[in-house]
Amino acid sequence: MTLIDVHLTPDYAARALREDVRAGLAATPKWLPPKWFYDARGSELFEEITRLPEYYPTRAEREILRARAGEIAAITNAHTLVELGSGSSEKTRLLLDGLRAHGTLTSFVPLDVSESALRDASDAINADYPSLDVHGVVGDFTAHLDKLPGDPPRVVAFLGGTIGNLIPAEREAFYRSIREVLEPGEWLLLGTDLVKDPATLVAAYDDSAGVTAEFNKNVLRVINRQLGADFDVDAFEHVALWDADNEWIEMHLRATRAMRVLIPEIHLEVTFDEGEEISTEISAKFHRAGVEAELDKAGFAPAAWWTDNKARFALSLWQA
Ligand code: AVJ
Repeated sequence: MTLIDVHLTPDYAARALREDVRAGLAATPKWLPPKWFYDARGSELFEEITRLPEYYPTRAEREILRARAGEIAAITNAHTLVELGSGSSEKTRLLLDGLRAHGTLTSFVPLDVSESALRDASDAINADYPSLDVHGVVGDFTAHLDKLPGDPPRVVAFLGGTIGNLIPAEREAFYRSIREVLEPGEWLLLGTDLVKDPATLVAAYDDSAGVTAEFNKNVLRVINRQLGADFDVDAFEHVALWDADNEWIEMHLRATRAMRVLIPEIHLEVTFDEGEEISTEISAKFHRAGVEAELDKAGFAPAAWWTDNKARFALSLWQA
């Protein structure tokens, strides 16, 4: 059975985009939040990124899930799997298979801001797991964690290393809000990319085929289409750098010439100097001790820490 709860008004995304673009492009330095990469084309480009030789996180996390899904089931006895952000369905299935084989799983609760993506994902899972209750929630995981359905104990999975897109203060608030919606004894399953040599990290965000560059520039295409802007997308170049102090990758878009951009839908005119950059994403990388300190502060107890065989990526399990 499939059911979808909608906690977002139809114009939520449109309003949020306007607000973000106005705030970010009127600021100095300019910034745009990474969530606007993911229209249909951006989501396809991200899928392509996950198959690039340089982009190891997806393969590393999949390796861990394949090896550990059974242990996750045995430790948690989960009745419900909640997945924040529609992950690649392949990784979800590894988890569902492990939990189902253990025999406790009754429902799957995917949460995503995109209602269409959520319906597609829910229908696909429902077709292959007919005995599972699929209860989708349309919502923003930074704002709508309040009413997560599902029979306890629940495992909330936040995979892919997407936690790295949040700055430390946002991470703290996010972990606390998850801790608050869980009952004591319930679980958080977290995917975190790990600090490693900068060359490997930068290559993962600046691939030789240029797919990440296209993904980065896609945010300008989204703004052109949604807000009627006239960004000359080809006049921007992709920049990926390692910030060693903050231990995060930063993606920027750099204007290759001075220009003026009109964004009619929000009555905004933005000027760029030659070489001026828009910050579009941070992707923080972690050490075990840092993750443990942040989760401890939010009120979680450590239950397991697993890495892939090259220790590039970690999957960790926490109990509320
Ligand atoms: C989907 C947020 C985990 O930060 O690695 C991939 C997005 N950005 N290449 C990441 C991304 C550039 C990705 N996350």
